[in-house]
Amino acid sequence: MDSYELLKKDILKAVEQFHKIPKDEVIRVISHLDADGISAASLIVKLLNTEDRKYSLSIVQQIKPDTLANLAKEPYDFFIFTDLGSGALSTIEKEFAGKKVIILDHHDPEKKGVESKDISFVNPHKFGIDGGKEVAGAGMAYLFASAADKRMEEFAHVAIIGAMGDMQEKGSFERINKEILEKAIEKKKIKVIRGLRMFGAQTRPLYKILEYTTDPYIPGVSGSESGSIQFLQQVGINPKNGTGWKKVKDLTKEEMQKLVTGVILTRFNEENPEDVLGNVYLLEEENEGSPTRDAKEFATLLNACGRMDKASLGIGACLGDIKLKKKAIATMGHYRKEIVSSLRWYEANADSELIIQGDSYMIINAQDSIRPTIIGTLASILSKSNNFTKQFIMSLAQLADGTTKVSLRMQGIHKDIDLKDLMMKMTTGIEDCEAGGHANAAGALMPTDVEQKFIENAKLVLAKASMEEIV
Ligand SMILES: [Mn+2]
Repeated sequence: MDSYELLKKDILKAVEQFHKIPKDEVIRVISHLDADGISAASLIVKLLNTEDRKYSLSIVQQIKPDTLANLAKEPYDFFIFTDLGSGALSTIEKEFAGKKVIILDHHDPEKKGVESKDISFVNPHKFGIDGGKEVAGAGMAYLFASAADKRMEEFAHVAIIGAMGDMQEKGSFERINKEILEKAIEKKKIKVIRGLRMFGAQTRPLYKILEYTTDPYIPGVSGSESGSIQFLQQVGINPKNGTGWKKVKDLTKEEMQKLVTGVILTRFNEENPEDVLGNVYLLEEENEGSPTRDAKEFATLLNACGRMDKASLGIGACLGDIKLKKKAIATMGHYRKEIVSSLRWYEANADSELIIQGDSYMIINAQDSIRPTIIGTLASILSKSNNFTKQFIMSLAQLADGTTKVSLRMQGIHKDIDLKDLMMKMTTGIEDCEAGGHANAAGALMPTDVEQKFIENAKLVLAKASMEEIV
């Protein structure tokens, strides 16, 4: 049997376990906070609604051993985890002994399998299928849900939104994602068109799309508002539409042709000048000009809902609830405002002791001024700005429960530096602290009262790491 058949068999086994759950039992569902996790949760929620099941849902940013221990203490006997769980298999085995658990995930697992018959652990990596490329958490939830109930095939497009959120579309989709896409096309939920490979085509003014695009990069236009407006005028497109700004959907066929030719000509010295067109995935039932029309923008909307603690609005949007969709779109606006105000906070505090500038690093200690789900975005925006030259960027933000969340990122590629190792060094001797991650991204969680001690450690470790690299 090939790996895909083995995965299918594994999914059917999980479905069998699911169907054994007595109808009056409440099923506890836990999913991940990002766009993929919210899409996955939507599919499970739809399945449970369709099958007239009772459930209780939580969306979490990560699962710490603590979280799992507390979940296991809740009065439920049946659990479904989506888009997470693979990294905590041993803890789940230990904490959930005697309970029935289904894990539908695509992350690199801690180990290949579980001993217990009570746990259905479904993950493509078990069979050598790359869960980073071929299928996302929402895809795994979809395969499970559609195997459990064929009516769920009407929601194949939700799995594609999830895969978009996890950046699995690289010009096209691979294998499992591709099969799911074909189903969504067959069900007339998605149509794939050739279009400008630029973000925001449905919602942003054309000149803004050109200004913000970095991939594809347009010399003299990317990053420049005036350059972008000038470019449009040069190729013979009026950037304005009466009193407002023209959007991609307002372009005539002729203007679109002018735009594409103009972009290619301006990119003449780039590696692949013609690389400006790509697949665009449009949700057929969504209105033109809505952020839910383009699957990539839809994923961004879900991400914003998750980070603003409004995942349920994202789920409503995925399932086509018009009222919730409206609220989700409004939440997107609030999210943008919050990012802008976090940038303002940064500027206002740039010279305070909350922003620590070392030779090779910057530490942002936002305390409780910035949401822990937003601080990562702030750090990433700052590190992408032109005048940022530091090698490391670390951010801290306080959670409501008296803990501080730390995240560490690196600029550029440094093969000899492992951020997880650095994080382990920084947290040595810090009590009640959990640290983890991988070579390119690491994080930690600690009681807020040891924050200062940690920062002192971190300064030494980061300074030393960049010194060693120079040597
Ligand atoms: Mn995922």
